Amino acid sequence: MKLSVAIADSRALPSAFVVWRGIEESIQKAAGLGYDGVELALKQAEEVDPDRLAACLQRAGLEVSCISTGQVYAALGLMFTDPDTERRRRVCGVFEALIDLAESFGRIVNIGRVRGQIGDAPRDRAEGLFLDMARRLCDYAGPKNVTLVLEPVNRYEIDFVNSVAQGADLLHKVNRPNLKLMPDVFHMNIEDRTLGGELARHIEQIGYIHLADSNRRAPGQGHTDFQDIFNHLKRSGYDGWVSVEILPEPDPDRAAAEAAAFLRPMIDQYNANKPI
Ligand code: LER
Ligand code: MN
Repeated sequence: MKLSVAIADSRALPSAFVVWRGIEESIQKAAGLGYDGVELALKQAEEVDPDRLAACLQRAGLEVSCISTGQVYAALGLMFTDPDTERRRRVCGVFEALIDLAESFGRIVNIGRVRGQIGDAPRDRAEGLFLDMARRLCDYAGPKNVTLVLEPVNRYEIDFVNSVAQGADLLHKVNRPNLKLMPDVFHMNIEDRTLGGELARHIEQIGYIHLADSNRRAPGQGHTDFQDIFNHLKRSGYDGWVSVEILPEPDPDRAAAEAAAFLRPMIDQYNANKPI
């Protein structure tokens, strides 16, 4: 298991859901705190210079864990279920460029709120548009060895795919081997019956995990039982990334440090095959 932290470019919207902004400085800071990687929250591939990014990662000894796409929805207003053909073409183009970038950086691209809202549209129509876009992008990403990960998000942020079980059902409908789930334990705390139990139940479909405590602060600052989560993941054989996506409170440096101080020893034990 490897530990990552969510970061964005310094020009990202204030609402971008990351711990640090400024890609190169964030990579250095993450390395200093013992993270193994960074999750890049991008709205389009042009935000990064691949050569500079590769050099910076190499200096720091870090990897990109995933490219996340919340800003494609929040900043560009694009979504898979948009009834407008031209806007769907745009989101498809933005995603293809992010998949191209992920071929060299992380090989995982997330689908969060950009999957879209259902709103007042007939549910079948929205789901059909999602299935069409997801299959098209999976087929584009497959030959590049890139996996897409669908993130169930709580009902107060989106009205389509809230629980991990709903995500698992939709994955079956998409029916592509390179579409997996990205559970976020903050959203699961609102939507799912259990945390560890549901993760274990859907382990075959899980490709990536977001960690935050019950109050969306650093793990250890709320009442989520991370020991139980790690025990379930360990018994299920999970060996992928866990990424810290938390509120930058009380400030970004403290939040990232608190998360690393809490999680690093647990993950080291997890990887050493000792009981947690
Ligand atoms: C994105 O990973 C996420 O968890 C969303 O809640 C951001 O708004
Ligand atoms: Mn998340």
